[in-house]
Amino acid sequence: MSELVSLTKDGDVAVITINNPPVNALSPGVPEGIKESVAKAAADDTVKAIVLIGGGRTFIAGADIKEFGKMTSGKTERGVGFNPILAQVEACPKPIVAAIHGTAFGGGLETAMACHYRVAAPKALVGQPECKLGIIPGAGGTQRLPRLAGVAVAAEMCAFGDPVPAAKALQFGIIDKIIDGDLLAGAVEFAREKVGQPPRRTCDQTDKISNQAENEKALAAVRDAVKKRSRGLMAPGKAIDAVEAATKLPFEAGVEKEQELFKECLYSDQSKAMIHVFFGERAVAKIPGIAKDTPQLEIKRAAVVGGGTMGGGITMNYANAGIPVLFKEISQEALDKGLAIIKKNYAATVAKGRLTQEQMDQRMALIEPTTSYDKFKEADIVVEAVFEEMSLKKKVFAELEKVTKPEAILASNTSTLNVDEIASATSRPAQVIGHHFFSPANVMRVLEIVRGKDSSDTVIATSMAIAKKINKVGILVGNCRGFVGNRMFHCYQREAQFLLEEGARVEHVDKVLYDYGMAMGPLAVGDLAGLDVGWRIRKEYKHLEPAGIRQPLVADLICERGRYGQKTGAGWYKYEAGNRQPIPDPEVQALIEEEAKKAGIQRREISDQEILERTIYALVNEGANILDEGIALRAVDIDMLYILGYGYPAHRGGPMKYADAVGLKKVYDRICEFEKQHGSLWAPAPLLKKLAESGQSFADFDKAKE
Ligand code: 3H9
Repeated sequence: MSELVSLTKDGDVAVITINNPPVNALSPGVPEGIKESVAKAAADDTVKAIVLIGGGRTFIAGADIKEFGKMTSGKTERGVGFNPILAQVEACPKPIVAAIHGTAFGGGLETAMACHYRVAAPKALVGQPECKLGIIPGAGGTQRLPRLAGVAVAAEMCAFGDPVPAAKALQFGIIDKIIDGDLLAGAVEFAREKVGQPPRRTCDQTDKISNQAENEKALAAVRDAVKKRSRGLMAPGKAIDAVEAATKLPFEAGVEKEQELFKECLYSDQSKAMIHVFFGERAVAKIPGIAKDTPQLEIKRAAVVGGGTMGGGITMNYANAGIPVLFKEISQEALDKGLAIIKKNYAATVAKGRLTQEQMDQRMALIEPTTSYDKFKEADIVVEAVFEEMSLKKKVFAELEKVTKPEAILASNTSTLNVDEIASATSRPAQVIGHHFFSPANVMRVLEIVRGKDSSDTVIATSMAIAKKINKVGILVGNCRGFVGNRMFHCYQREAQFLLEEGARVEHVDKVLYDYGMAMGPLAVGDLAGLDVGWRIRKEYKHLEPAGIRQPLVADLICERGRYGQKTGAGWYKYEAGNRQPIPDPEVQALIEEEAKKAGIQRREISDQEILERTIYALVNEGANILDEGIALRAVDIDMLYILGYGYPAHRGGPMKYADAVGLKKVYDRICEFEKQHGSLWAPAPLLKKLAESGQSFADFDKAKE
C-alpha cells in the first residue's frame, strides 16, 4: 500500500485517507493508492461502505500541476491513467462517500464525483479551476459535473473555474449533504445509511442532461460570456465543447472526447504560460538570502500621508485587512475630498453587492482622518503617497523621522524616484523601503517592493508579509530609476511612440497589442493613467538624459496642449464627455506627421508583426538588463509584475516567458536587426546574448538561481 494513501476501518466502514501534504494533490502514487484501497475494501467482507477523505488541511486539491510540465516535455505519460482508476472507483459495488473539507478542485472534484455520494464541511469549496491553468478537466469532470449539476452550472464552472462554496454545491446537486461538526464521523454515519442500497453512479445519470433544447440554450449563453470574459483564451471554449459532448455522447465516448480536448490544451503554449503563472505567483514570495524565520514587525496600526487617489486607495487596503489606519492630508479641504472618494469607492462596491453596508461602515471606522502628525507615534508603518517630486518626498521623510517611533517602517509609494535618496532624508535608512502600489491601489493585486541599499531584512520580510495581508502579491526589486515595472514600461511606450513617428497610427499600435492580449494598448493606457504624470517625471529627470539619444517627439507637445488623457477629455485620443471610449483624433495624427517631417523621419507602412516585436522585445531586452543587474531576482518576478500590474495577458506568461516561447535566439537576432536600423537604444542585453547563444532560456536562468 502506498504511504500516500492509508486504509483504516471504523467498524463496518472503510476509511481511505489521502496523505500527500500540503494539498493532497494526485501526485504519482495517490491515484494508484486510492485504486488499491478501494479494491481491498471491496474485497473485505466485513466492510459495508467506504469513506474517502483528505488528511490535513484539505481534500484533494487537484492533479499535481508539476507533473504537467513533465508530460509536455515528454518525460512522463501521466494523466492517461486517471480515467480507468476513477472508473474502477465508480464501479465499486459498495457505496463510496467522498468527505470534502478545504478544497476539492480539479482532479479532486473529479475523484469525488466518481464516488457515489459527497458530503462536505460547511466551509468547503469545490471547483474545476483547470481553465485557469490553460487546460480543461481531464478526468471526467466535464462529463460527470453536468450529470450532477446540469449543463448550465457545469459549463460555467468548467469555463471560468471559479470555486463554489458548499452551500451552493448542495443546491446544485454536486454534494448531497453538509456536515456540521466532525466531518469524518458524519461521513461514516452517512455511508452507513447507504449500506444495502445500490451504488448511485454519476456516469449512469442522465436526467439533468437530457433536455437538448435547454442544453443548447445554456451552452450558447456560457459561450457568449466566455467571449466577453476570456478574450484570447483557448481552454474555456474547449471546456464548453467537452461539456457539450456530455449532452450528445454516451459517457465513455464523452470521456474520450474530453481527453482529446484536454491534451490539445495541455500541449499548447497557453497552458505552459498559465502554469508558469501559477507557480510564479508562489515563487515570488521566496526571497533568496532572507530566511523564512526573519523577525518581522507586527503591524497593528498604519498611517498614510497624502490623501490623493493613491493615498486613498492604499488607505482602503489597510482598512480592508482590518488594520486601523491614519489618513493624513495637509488641509481639511483636501482631507474631506480624499475621504469622500474613499466613501464613494466603498459605496460603489456595496451597490454592486460585493460588500455589505455593515462591512463598509466597519472599514470606514478603521480609517482615522487627520491633518496632523499627532498620532503617528502609534503607527508601525507609514506609507507616503504625496506628489511624485523628490524635494517634497524628502521633506515628508524628514518630518516622519521626528514623529514616528524608531522601529516604524517608512515606506514611499514612489513609482520611479530613487529610494536611497529619499532614505537619505532620515537618519534611519534601514527602516526605509519603497511600496509601489499600482493604480487603482485598492484594486490592483501587485505591490512592487523596492529595497534600498540599507533596507533591513526585517523591513523587507515585513513588507512581503504586509503585501500578503492586504491581499497583494509582493514582488521584491532593487532600486533604480523606474524600478522594474516602469523602467521596462518606459522602453515599451518609447517604441510605441517611435512607431507612430515612423508611420503607424495610434489606433493601429493599440489594436495590435490589444489583440495580442494586453488589457489596453500602450497609448490608451497613457490616456487612462494621465499623460501629465510622465511629463512631470521627464522634466524632473531631463538633466540625466544623455545627449544624442532619440527621444519621442510628441508626448510633451500633447501635454503642452493641455491634453492629459481621459481626465481632460483628450490625450492620444479624444473622448466624449462621460465616455471612456477612445476616438482617434486627426489633430494628434497631424501633429505626429508634422513633427516626424521636421525631424526628417521617413514615414512608411508598418506591419502588425513589427509593432508587436518592437514593443514586446523592448520589454524583453530591458528585462534582461534588469536581470543582469540583479534589480529583479528572477525572470518570473518580471513576468508576475507585468501580468498583475500592467495588464499583460496571463496566457502569454509574461514578457520573459513569451520570449522563451518564441525562442531567445530568434528574439536576439531580431533585436540585433533593430539595433542596426535604430541604433544604440536597441543594443542587445548581454544576458540575452549569452542565453541565446548558448541555447538557454530565461527559465534556465531562473533554475540556476534556485
Ligand atoms: C487538474 O486537477 C487536472 C485534472 O482535471 C486532471 C487531469 C488529468 N499541484 O497555493 P498555496 C502547491 S489541474 C502541485 O500556497 P493555499 C503550491 O505550489 C489542478 N502543487 O496554498 C504551494 O507550493 P510551495 C486543479 C500544488 O492554501 C503549496 O502547494 N487544481 C498544487 O493558499 C501550497 O499552495 C488547481 O488548480 C497542485 N495542484 O491554497 C488547484 N496546489 O509551498 C491549485 C498547490 O512550494 N491550487 N500546490 O509554494 C490552489 O488553488 C491552491 O493551492 C489551494 C491552496 C486553494 C489548493
